[in-house]
Amino acid sequence: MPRKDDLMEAKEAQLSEQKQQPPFITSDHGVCFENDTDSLKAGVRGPVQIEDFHLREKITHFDHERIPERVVHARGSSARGYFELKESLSDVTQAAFLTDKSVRTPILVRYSQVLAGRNGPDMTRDIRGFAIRFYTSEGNYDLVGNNIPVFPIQDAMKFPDLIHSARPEPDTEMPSAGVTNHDNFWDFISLTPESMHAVMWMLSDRCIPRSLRMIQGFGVHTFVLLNAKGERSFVKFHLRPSTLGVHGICFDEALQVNGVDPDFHRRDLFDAIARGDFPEFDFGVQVVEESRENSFDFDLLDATKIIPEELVPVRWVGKLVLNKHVDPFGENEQVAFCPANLVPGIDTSNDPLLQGRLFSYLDTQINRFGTVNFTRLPVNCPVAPVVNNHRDGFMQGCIFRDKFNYSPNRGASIRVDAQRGCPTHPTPIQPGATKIRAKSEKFADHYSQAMLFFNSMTPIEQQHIIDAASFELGSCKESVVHLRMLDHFNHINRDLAVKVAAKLGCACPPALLDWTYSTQVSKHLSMLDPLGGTSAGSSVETRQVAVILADGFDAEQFLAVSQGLKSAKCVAKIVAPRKGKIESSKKTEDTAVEADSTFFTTKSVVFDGVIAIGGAPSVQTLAASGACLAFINQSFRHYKPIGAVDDALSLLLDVSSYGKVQLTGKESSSVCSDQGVVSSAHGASSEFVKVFLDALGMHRFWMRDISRIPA
Ligand code: HDD
Repeated sequence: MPRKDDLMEAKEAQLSEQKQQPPFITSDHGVCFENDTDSLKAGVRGPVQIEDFHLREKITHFDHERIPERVVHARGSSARGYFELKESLSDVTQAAFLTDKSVRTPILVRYSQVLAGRNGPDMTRDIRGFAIRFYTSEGNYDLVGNNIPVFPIQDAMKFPDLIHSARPEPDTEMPSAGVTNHDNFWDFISLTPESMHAVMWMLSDRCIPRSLRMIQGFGVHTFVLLNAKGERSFVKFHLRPSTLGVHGICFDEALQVNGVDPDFHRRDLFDAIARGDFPEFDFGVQVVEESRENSFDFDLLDATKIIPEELVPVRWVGKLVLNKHVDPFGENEQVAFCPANLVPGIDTSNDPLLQGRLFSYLDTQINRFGTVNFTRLPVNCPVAPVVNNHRDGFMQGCIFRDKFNYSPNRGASIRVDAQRGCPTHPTPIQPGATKIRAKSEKFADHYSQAMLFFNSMTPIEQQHIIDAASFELGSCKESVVHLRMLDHFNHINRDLAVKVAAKLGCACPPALLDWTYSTQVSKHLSMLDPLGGTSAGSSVETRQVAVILADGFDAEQFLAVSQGLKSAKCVAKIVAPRKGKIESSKKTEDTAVEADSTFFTTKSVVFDGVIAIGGAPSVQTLAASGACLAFINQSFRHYKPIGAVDDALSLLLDVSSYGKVQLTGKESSSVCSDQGVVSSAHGASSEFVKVFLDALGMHRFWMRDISRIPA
């Protein structure tokens, strides 16, 4: 019987071998050096000697430090952890890690953006990659998914075109920041109607996520499951944050985050793990029995379609926990995912997009690593033993002392194990099928699920899609691109087309008289729907709150606020006009606090909410600081919860007058909460903290009128 942590320990052992042994610097051949600062010269002012092999080795190694970055998904952040199965899937698969509840499977998750370069900014409007490697007892299983459940194309044949169109335009190499608001991308999209469903998702706030800890994950394709009896079913894989909900931010904020903290997502993931706030995701499957394969309006092999959860509910069967940092190069950069890394019990379907991927990933890894032996790197090494006759090649890490590198042979041949090998299902080939470059008829419906998605959004989410489309197309210069996209929007929703056309200053195509708009909705697609939206009821844990104050702040209020935030497991950061110790009104050493950042070094965009602490001298300083007022006004413009206590209410003048927010009166003893602005004229009572935390749990107050707020 395997122990729960056998695989975890095996993986840990593989990775820990790489640790540096302090304290002496040596050459790559283990020779110690007496000096690592000065090159070897002929006299102190003389020329450097070519014999200085330490210098040459050091510089040569540095010159070769880079490997080609991934052709897509170059920018990524990873974490390690484990997968735990809560409900066995033995009815549908024989995969050990999906049937044996007693085992913890080590995992590595790499989040990524499709388009940004390796050192690009985190906060572009883009699909996020969500790739998981499971180091199972039966070999590596890679689930290389995204944070949206559909892809913009149906056949791998179009992948290079899709990516070329999205990349910087080839004649100018602009825009180069991994963004899609340019003519070439929308030109290609407008000529590719199959992309319309994915486009709706890409224009939604899901593609400007608040945190990598707050996204969903999808395997996208339909895969095949095989159980021990050899029975086949179809499956789509799902992930969702266990407690934190799925959240996006507002677009104006996303633009600014890139300047203030280009590592916003990477830092958030790193810091959460460092604090012990380990990201957790539920793992689920939508299983379709073989007999239902052709029972849907769409084709299961079409990666531009979801299986609505109303038709096939998700079985939530396991949990992913991310509890370890990775080595940014050794693991994040060198992990080489491949959708063909499958284990017995999970197989591919005939999805033509997936079939192309099965070729592409191995090919790209050979290009990145320059050798087939990348599989020997610790991050790529399975915990299951590797035994085969693959030999030699660049950077072969193994020493083989055996006589035979072929089988069968005259000695003890290595053999196949029919019982434990990956079974192939004897799926009949379509009767009468001929070789053909075409798709099944159902692939031709490009609008039904785009409508389903748009219809399922709340009015705010629909408005955000309209705004995003207006921004993206508004940056395009070619009117033909506008017109083609408006025509597609017109087939999805009339209001969408009319409103985007108005923002673009174009004539909207005429209403379609012989076109049927679907009225279908799914309650599993919205983030904001209070009943069932993916952000509903999420926890405030790990949310970042800026507590703003200056010298002379009220120590009791600060204590109450910081304790309240701490007990809700929020992260409070002190933002003040300067760094260093900030004195409270009591002027005692134990009530002084250390500022985490200043209005100069940070901006409100990296926080989830803000609380202004009272205390006359402090508020006077803050009120005279334009940067502080801008901080508060920007929080309001970005729909975030704001709290203010006693005389700090005076910092909310713009918010109350231009934003028409009601604040508590001096005479009122109760806490006032209006549009997410929480005010108290009687100190930071427990009621104040509670109401603020409730507001924080709402994430954003999208109903605000921000049009007149100066910031
Ligand atoms: Fe891909 C990387 C996700 C279609 C070719 N892809 C890559 C990564 C993710 C995805 C998350 C980053 C892996 C990592 O972190 O290292 N890709 C997808 C999804 C797709 C998809 C969800 C459709 C459902 N991809 C797709 C197609 C092709 C590729 C159709 C080519 C035919 N993808 C690649 C690649 C990459 C890659 C060029 C670049 C780096 C790498 O593989 O390792 O091979």
